[in-house]
Amino acid sequence: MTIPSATLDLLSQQAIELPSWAFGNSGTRFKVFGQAGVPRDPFEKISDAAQVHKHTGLAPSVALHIPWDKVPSYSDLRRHAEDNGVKLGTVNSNTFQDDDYKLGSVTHSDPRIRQKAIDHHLECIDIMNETGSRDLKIWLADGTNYPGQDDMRSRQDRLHDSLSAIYERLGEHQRLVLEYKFFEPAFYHTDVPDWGTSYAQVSALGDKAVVCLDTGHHAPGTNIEFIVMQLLRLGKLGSFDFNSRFYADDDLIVGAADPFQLFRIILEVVRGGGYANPDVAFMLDQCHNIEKKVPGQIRSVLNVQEMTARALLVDRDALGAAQASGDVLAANGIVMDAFYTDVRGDLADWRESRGLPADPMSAYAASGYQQRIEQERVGGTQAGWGA
Ligand code: PSV
Ligand code: MN
Ligand code: MN
Repeated sequence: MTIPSATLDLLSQQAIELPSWAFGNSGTRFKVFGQAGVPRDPFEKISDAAQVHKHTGLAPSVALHIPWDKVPSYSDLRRHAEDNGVKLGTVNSNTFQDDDYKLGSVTHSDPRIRQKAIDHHLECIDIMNETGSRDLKIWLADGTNYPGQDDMRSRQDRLHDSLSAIYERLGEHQRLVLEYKFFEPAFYHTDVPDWGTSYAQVSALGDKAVVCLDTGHHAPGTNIEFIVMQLLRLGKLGSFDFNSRFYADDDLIVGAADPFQLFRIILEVVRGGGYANPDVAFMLDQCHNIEKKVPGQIRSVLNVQEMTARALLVDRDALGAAQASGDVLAANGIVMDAFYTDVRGDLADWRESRGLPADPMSAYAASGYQQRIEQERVGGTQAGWGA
């Protein structure tokens, strides 16, 4: 076994939250592809997510998106999750699918619209109280398309005021997690475009406000692991939305486009004390438009586990010594040795030793679950995207 037992102990602490919206029909602005067997309601989304955890042991919680996952009784949904061996996690707000928000939501110049957006977040906090969720995740579509369209400075001030009203309502153990994204759907300016803006806004709120880093939300070539390092150093990295991108907000399977980038990111998480640390939540934010959804999520969490194992293999003492002596090639070699280590066989053996399938992808395929949902479920719902 290449992986030391201390590393396996660390790996057993890994928890990756799944997005409920990964299981519904999704697509692009060109086409939403319907798939057989997709969930018809939030309960079925949770059942599907539970399959990922059952086969991998890696995904013990599911994030909700309101209003996509609105149900008459959240305690029923919570019970359903627990009966299926998972928990309800982060609650994501949605201020991007309402005509009122065409020119902005919490940054809008009209106090009525701002209040509507604030009230939506307060409703999300009420839901969190019922689901037992800790995190309210806010991604805003707010921004402008044309220079002069609105006053960027006033929008920052209104953003602060609105977030303050939301923050005030948080319970003692709840958090406001502010996600940034450099463009889209606004193209000239975005009100929370980068980690610096998110950091400035959450710092002004207080200790219970932190930043969410979505790996797909940066300009090409951005050194994302540097941002990870800096946010951890500042104590403000609250969570990750993992996914892969080739061009834009692609939301493809994490580790698919650039496994080395994922490795480098996790390396900085480990270095900064953010691994197996409840204050830094690992989540997926993905859609499976052309591939099947449950196995798409299984592949995703396995990719994260694999790169985590490799990152944990870096010989930190040797690396520190090489860095201190200015041995550039030795230092780089230590990192690359870990990255090039094939851990898949070890992980399969280790999974089996813990009562999990050695190969979760084929175990899921053989389980009959996919065939069953494809037969039983008629008229599945859309994830909410790409309509
Ligand atoms: C929109 O860019 C987005 O993909 C954000 O990443 C959010 O986290 C996600 O939608 C769900 O609201
Ligand atoms: Mn995201
Ligand atoms: Mn996104």
